[in-house]
Amino acid sequence: MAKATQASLFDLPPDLPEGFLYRPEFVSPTQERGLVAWLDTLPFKAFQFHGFEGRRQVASFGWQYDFSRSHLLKADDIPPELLPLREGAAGLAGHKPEDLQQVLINKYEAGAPIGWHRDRPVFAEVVGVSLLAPCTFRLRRRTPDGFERKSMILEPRSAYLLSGAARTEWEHSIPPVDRLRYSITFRNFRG
Ligand SMILES: O=C(O)CCC(=O)C(=O)O
Repeated sequence: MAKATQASLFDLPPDLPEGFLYRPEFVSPTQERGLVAWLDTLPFKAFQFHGFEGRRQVASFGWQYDFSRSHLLKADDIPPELLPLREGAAGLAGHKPEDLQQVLINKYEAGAPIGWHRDRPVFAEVVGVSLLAPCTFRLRRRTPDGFERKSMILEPRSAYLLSGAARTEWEHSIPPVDRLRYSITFRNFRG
């Protein structure tokens, strides 16, 4: 798979933030079916944030970020089911697969959103793979007058990369989804 720097000329629409790459059809329908069958067996837990319980459910591998204590915990090893996807994600980000040491899987049942945030500074780039329902991916950054905003649809089986300004200057969020969506997100650590 092409490195991010090579792919950006082709994949970055001019009106999206620098460092945001989008790849439709990143996984095949067969791969999606296999992944979803496996995801449906995972013991997801409601997302916890400083005593607040989100509607989104999560499962982590490799490392888990504990938001109540603001630190990283070791999690179960990244399972074999995710290794081919991690290889593709690494190609999109221009990293070696083993550099993507953290996996966070988000399960959004109908009505579940993710609020405005930037990922924790301990992480560098983020690659997200979308399965099942499409969603609107919103981006915003502060300007002297308020916020500059962008949004796009993440199609099922697509992938995105957050790097550069898209990762460090822009926040992102997803409004409530209409039906079940999974995202499998891979992160490397800031060096
Ligand atoms: O579901 C997504 O694609 C977004 C995930 C996300 O923003 C996160 O895990 O921090």
